[in-house]
Amino acid sequence: MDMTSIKSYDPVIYDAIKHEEKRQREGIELIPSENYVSVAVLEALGSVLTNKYSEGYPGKRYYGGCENIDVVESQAIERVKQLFGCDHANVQPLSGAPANIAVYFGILEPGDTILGMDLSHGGHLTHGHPVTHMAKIFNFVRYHTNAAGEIDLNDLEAMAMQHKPKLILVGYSAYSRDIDYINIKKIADKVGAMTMADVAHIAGLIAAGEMNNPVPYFDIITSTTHKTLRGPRGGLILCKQPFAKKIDKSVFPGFQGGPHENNIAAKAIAFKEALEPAYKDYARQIKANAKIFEEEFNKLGYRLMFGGTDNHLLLIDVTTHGITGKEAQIALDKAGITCNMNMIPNDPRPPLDPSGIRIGTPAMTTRGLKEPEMRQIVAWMNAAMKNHGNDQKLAEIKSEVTEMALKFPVPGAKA
Ligand code: DSN
Repeated sequence: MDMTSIKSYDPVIYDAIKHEEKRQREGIELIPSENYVSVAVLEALGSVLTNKYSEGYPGKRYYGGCENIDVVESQAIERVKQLFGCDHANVQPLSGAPANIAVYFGILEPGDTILGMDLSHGGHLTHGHPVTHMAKIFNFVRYHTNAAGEIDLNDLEAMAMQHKPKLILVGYSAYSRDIDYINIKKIADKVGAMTMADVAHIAGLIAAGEMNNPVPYFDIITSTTHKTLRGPRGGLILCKQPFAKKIDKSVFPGFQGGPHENNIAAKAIAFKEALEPAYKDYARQIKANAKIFEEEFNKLGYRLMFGGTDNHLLLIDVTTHGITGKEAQIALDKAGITCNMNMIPNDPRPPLDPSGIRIGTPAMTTRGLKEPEMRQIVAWMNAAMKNHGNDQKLAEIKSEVTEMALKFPVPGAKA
């Protein structure tokens, strides 16, 4: 058996990878939580660091042979601290959900109240949705956006006064506006609550100075590393010094075992990339491209939730055009454009066939698309949604989509 390459050893997995490379190269990726990592990040992920156990933290491990691992993890920590200007960083969380769970257990007791945003208004499952295990352990109370699509701070304050949460939680997965950390911190102080921002979606925009940074105001920040931050799949926690010990103990040994050091090396590389001046241009272009989406969908009469976008994403009610979110997602898939169906605030439709779609620009901006291509994508999307039952028309759109997509390579995806 030749185990030196996937191709010779495991053709099933090899073919699946090749087909996925082709899908990525030929398609337009608009899922706002996805991105394309650099070849350097891919290289670190596929390195021998995956062989090593290193429970503990740099300089304090439970295993021998960790001298190289310590270099890797220390670099990741120092770089992410520099990127966000924070006191303390833990780069071991395996992803965003484990990072959030580690924070809840690190600073709260079972039964404590957490005030977080409702999923259908742009929040996240791990912010207390009833289907999650965490909702059985902590008492989540959920706030909503108002009719104008804003987080009403008077409403938030009234809820905080009524429920006296131990933790106020901000940071969203489908919300397209910036967050007023300063005034939310003031509300938290009035009721003696701690503050946590889950910036998974917008971490890259914050790092580049394109969105408000919660670090100076909030106690704890969590994030994934694979969205706008453009690193490997993974998570991180940043916090103020007084929380550092509790957070580290909660991640390990409280919740996780051995850290995935190949992944942490890839995070370190992504943080280095995000510290480069070119990354600031990238973040600016993400927002500029999203504004084109806003402009073009507005012209076409679609209903944009929250009134538009200040970040990388848009949540669009497509029922105005006689189509459901699920129908739109399927039609767009057939046209080579990937996005996800999504609930809109107060959605009368069910989660598996909601009223909206969620689209974003981080991935295609990485591939170098700018304003003219964004306008063209909206034209294709509109045509696909209008012709959602017409497979021949969708196939025609797909061939145009593929022709354009192939002009903008995916890092590391070979022909
Ligand atoms: N699943 C991610 C997203 O798509 O936003 C959030 O965890």
